Amino acid sequence: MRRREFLGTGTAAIGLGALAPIMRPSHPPSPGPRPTPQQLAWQRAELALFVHFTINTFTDREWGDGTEDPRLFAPPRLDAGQWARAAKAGGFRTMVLTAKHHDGFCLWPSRHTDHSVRRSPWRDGRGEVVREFVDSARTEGLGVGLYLSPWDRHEASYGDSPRYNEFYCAQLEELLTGYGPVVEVWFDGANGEGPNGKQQEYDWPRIHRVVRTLQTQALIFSDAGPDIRWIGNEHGVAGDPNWCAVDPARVPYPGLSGPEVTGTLQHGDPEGSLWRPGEADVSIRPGWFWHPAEDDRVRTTEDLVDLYFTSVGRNRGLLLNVPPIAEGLFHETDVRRLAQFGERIRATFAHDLAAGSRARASDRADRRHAADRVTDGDPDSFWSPKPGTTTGWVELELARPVPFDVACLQEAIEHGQSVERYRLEGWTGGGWQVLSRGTTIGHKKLDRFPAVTATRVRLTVESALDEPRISALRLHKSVA
Ligand code: FUL
Repeated sequence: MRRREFLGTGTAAIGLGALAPIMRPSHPPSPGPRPTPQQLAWQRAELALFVHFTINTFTDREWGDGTEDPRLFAPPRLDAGQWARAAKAGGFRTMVLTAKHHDGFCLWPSRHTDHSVRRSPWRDGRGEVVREFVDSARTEGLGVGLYLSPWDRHEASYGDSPRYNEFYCAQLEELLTGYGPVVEVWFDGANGEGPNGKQQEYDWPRIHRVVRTLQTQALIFSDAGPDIRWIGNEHGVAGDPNWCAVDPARVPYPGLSGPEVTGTLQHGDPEGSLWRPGEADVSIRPGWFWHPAEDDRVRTTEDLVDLYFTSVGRNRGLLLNVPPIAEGLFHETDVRRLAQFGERIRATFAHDLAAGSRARASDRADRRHAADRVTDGDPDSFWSPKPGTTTGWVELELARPVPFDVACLQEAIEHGQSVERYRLEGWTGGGWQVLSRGTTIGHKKLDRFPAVTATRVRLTVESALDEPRISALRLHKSVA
């Protein structure tokens, strides 16, 4: 075993030595970081929908400056149910709303500012977008996420650090106590100048404490985590390799930039001490907010499918933004694209062409970690070689050789992430043909290659941090 030293699992490892027997299970847990149950559930959910909506929707801007008249906010047909149904049709599991963007306008009637829906004509000033959003998401069985921009260009106390931190935490508290359980709290790294020219210093430890205290199950997203990290770009493309672990010293606070920061966000760190999986945020249109001029620049279904492969297929969550139009609805083009995307992903992954295969492996830790665990459809079971073995292979003899062009590989990440290099081969017409080579796998790695019909498929782990734990090797045929 390299890099991480396995200290042993028995009581001897904590110094009780000869007095107590060493209860060494046949498969020791990984000594590296592992996800919390909430992180694991979030990683398995894979797809979240971002909803950028505020006064900018009515001013055709990306960043409002905070001087906008609240009366501009007047969506005549706002229907958050339509957003949630479109998200569900696309296969999304969570929706994240910009409760407040950089302009400071609040989509709920905050008691701490008058710059909110309360001063708008929408629903006669009695509406709450946040309320309608969370209710609609829950009706469709979707998780709720909220974005509260730390940068606030309207609030006078911005830049007067202690006062603004007070104000910001009070707003956060309103959101986290008023609208039921929240899955993800999204903190943007933008940090502009205050009205007095002073830079705001955020009290991140205090801000995180508010979330931890009020929403014990919520995950905190920011460049610097602590639970989910930013991917380092807004194109939806994750790094390769991509480790879930990071060294927190490399991205100590949100908003820090530089090539080393971007590299860490993109790739993580095999030696990192903290589990901090990445999220790829990207918009379905060029802008985050709706601009009528971009109505014919909505990403194609093909493009959305590619995004899925470069994010979810590289061990990342995908957070796809769909901005409502001034009517208060998703544009019909965006709705159609989401539905087509959902259909394409469902159709491609509906059938595992490796199901029913006979499996064998180079080695196994014990019967519970035998080769057939990669085809049993159980995300918690996995094939693993003997403890301390960092290479090995698992091979499937296909029950019915049919063409396939996608491989889905998964590690049992609840025990940590291990694989750092692998190759996938197919036995075609009397020889092994390399189908793909890769680095990390993590929760999910999707490889695409020209369609091939093979009678056997073999995954060889060429290098790993500790013993690989492969929970799935599935084969699919893309549906166009
Ligand atoms: C950025 C913001 O400045 C954009 O407006 C958008 O909200 C994006 C998701 O994050 O930092």
